[in-house]
Amino acid sequence: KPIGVFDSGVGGSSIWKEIHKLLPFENTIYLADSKNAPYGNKSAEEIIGLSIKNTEALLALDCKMIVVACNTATTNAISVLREKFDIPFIGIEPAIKPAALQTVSKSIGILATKGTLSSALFSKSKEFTRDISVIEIIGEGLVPLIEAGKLESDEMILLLKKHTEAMIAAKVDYVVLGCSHYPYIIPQLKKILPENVKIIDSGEAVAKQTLSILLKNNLLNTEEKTPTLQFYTNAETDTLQFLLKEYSKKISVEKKDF
Ligand code: DGN
Repeated sequence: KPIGVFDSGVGGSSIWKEIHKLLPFENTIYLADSKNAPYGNKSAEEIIGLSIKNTEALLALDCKMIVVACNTATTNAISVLREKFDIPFIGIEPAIKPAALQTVSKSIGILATKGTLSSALFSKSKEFTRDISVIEIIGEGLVPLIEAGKLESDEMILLLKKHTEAMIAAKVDYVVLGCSHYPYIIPQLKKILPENVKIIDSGEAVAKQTLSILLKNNLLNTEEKTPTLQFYTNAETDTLQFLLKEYSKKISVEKKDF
């Protein structure tokens, strides 16, 4: 049975890459709900409704567990999903704790959607940051540009300069990427941020957590065979194909209504 992965669009494919790297023999199905992206400015009720819809679509495809590869959906909906469905769920949350533990300047930045920054789960994760200043920035406008594949556009660079201004002024030495779309713009961010600033995201941690939950539930695929790697989007396939170009020979990307 496959591992299901969903995101409010193409960004969670950055998380899928980490999962596939760690678990190369697992079958996977990725759902990109690009039609409803971005989730970032939607209400918690809407985000919960869409997350249930995505989960039902993955269950109909016989998934054994689900990775919610979206910080906005995790922080707003994962407890409801765990209550409602009887399979393991893995979520993704901004890596605030490692940044808080490692910062020397005692100042860290976080770039995420409004939905993530205003969630109760995110407020709770700030308990690690009591003596640290946290510059919270809503990455307004970034997800639509990434969905459109405009990673290196002038528009992207201008937006990133605007979003990082307050962080640079506050002398942050860590920037936490709290949205699964943002790993795709790390090269652009590196050009704008001072050289000492480290950028962290949660992809690898999610992959490790996926392995540990598979083991715990006796769900790990132990057969070393070529896996089936399916990607479905309910919008155009171009951006997903572009972001996954290094895997083009191994994967299938198709349009599907869900
Ligand atoms: N990729 C989603 C996340 O990690 O929060 C956000 C995308 C969105 O819908 N704004």
